[in-house]
Amino acid sequence: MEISFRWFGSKYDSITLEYIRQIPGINSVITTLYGSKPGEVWSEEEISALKTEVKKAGLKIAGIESVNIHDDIKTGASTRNVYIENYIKTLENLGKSGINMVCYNFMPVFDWTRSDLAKVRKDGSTVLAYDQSVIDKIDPETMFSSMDKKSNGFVLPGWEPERMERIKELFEEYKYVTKEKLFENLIYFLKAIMPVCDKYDINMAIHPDDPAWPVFGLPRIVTNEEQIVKLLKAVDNKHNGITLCTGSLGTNPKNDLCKIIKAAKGRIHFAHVRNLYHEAPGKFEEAAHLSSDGSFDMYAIMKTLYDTGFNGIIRPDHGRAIWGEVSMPGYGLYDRALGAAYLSGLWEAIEKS
Ligand SMILES: [Mn+2]
Repeated sequence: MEISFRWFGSKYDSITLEYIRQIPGINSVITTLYGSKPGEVWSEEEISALKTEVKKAGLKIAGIESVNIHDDIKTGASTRNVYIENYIKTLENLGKSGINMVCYNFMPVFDWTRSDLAKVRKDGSTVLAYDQSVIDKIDPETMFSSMDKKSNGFVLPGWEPERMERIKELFEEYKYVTKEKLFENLIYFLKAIMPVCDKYDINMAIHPDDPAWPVFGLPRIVTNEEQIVKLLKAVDNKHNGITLCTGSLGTNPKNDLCKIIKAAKGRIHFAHVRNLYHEAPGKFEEAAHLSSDGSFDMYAIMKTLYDTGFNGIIRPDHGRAIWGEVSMPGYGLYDRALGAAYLSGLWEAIEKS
């Protein structure tokens, strides 16, 4: 098991590699070519420059989050094979550079969705929050501007402006994509990329949908244990795995996180371990990582990962904005560093007991 830390790259992140290196227990980052567009090939030169930059700071790249999937692959458009070929080329270039964990998601139009990016908590910190009754009143086209206004000037992952300019078009493209069709398209994609994953031992780790239910009428196919097991069985190759994001799967209180960990045993390549506070059905806010601050038993989550032989990468996930820090919402240094230290502490205790 390795604890790592997400870093968006020097052009996009408010946090430097030098700061990340000072978090106890962190020797690597999870990063990406944040400026690249879905469907583009990542060249060997670009990957190698990123590797060199990270190495210079005394860190290494533990994996990529994310290599995004072009919408034509998700919708199953006639042009999808071109983008799948490009994806394979990117995986090949990553594999050649010794990078072998890739996180991705298969969510239509919107990646994660929140109704508030800076909800004030009792302690004065701010967090990302979700309230279905608020979302129900927002039309998807204005969703972007409401998110963008609260982003502190940062480009939010999955909410890139050039993508959101096409929002009407995107909804049109997904109009006839049912849940079944979306799943078929995912399987088609996975079957096509497995040979290159086998060749370079690349673990693909699909990120669950966030929140774990359909939003704006768009289908969702990675929201619970049943869907995850179905997906793992449909392409029964160890390189077809998941990112266990407790904060995403845990948006639905019916999801038993420890049971999901056991069901996906051996196929969890990456874990986002964070806490949420459930206020009411469909209404939650993010919390500090500590169990007592939210609704999850973080010890039980880490213990189950340990007991099932998890040996992938864990990173703290969204943090609260604290101590006056201004950053991309959810991605400040301070609270995520506290989260990393806490997760390392839990793991050490579990290992030694
Ligand atoms: Mn996550």
